[in-house]
Amino acid sequence: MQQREYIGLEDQYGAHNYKPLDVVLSRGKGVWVWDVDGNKYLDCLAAYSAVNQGHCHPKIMQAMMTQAEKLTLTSRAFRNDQLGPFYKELCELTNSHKVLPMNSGAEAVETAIKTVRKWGYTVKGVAEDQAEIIVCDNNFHGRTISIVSFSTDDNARAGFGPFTPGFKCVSYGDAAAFEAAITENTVAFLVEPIQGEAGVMIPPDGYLKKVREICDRRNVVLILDEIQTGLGRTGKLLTEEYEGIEADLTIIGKALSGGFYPISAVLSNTEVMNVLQPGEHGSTFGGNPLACAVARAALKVLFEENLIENSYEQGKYFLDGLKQISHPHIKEVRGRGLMLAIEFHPEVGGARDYCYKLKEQGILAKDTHENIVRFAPPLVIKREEVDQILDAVNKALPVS
Ligand code: IF1
Repeated sequence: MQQREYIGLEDQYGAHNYKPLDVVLSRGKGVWVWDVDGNKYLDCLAAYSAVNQGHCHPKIMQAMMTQAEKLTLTSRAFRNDQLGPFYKELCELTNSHKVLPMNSGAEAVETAIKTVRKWGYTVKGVAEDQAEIIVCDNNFHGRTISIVSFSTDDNARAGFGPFTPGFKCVSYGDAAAFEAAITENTVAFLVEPIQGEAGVMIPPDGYLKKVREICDRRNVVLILDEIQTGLGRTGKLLTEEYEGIEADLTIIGKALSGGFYPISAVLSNTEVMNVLQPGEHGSTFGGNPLACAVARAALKVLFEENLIENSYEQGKYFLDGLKQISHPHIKEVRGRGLMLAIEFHPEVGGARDYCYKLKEQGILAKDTHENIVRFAPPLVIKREEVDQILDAVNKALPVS
């Protein structure tokens, strides 16, 4: 079939809840993907940071195939031989005490919301049904009704009401605004260490440190959504490390499976997670042996292949390269590790057209909010491949 026939099938039979770039991919390996016509592209999205280990990593694939021949799903009505070792390895890597495994990132965010509300009522003493969670403007935490209830992006929430109450929004990066919003009913602060969908928005240095101190002083649970920023994306295992803090609850997903299988998790210190009693939360696939085997291999690859250090080093080089580009259309370049973005002046906009120009040069990247292009290649990227991206970025800019 031709690309246009694949596109036709998607348009005819699929819901139109996405407007993807018109490239039909059929194969991936490392940082590279190929379309059905055999054209090769350097993937600068990595499935929104779910493929940090590179496409079709052989060791993760092997772990998946070995486990798939043995046992894929038992439900949590019974135990299995992958869950306990997965818990232990993940807790040791992240200095956590407890793990609650789920499937999608949004499910893990919902799990964290339920947990901190329960903590508020049973530990902090908040009045029944009065729990409040503070979030930030321009947040992205998933697409469920409760999560879009606190979105400030009309695209994400318009037309989906009525909405879940109990959320308050403050400006991102402003610790004083966060503290001012705390009331006796506040149970938690849910925040991304770097806002991905908003366009790689990096808060001022010290923001998370101040937030940590405020949460300690005001007995508020700090929840860091590291679904996109975690697992090496920003040059550390968890982005919180840049500020030398530890969240009370940390949410991870995406690259936890290296792109092979949906698995997410809420990591917690003992006090908060222990409020959940048997039968109060769960999911059919949560913590299944196939997911755990894949996640164990995906985590191992991050460390065995020094992908976190590579993310730090290549990301630094990538950002320096972007900063050396001077062009009247570019408003700002931002990045930490291999989570970077170019923001064009709003009046020139055109981030999507720019992505098509990059595609013509064999680079796949994604626009967000009309005037921002994000770059988040797999963490296995080599120096010469970063150079290839920088070269394409320069060539795709309009002649000024
Ligand atoms: C889509 C965005 C990125 C996330 C953070 C939770 C979730 C996500 C920080 C939910 C998921 C994905 C969702 C996907 C596109 C992508 C995305 F553009 F939507 F916002 F990455 F920036 N927290 N982000 O980034 O995890 O339930 O998807 O597993 O919905 O189009 P999920």
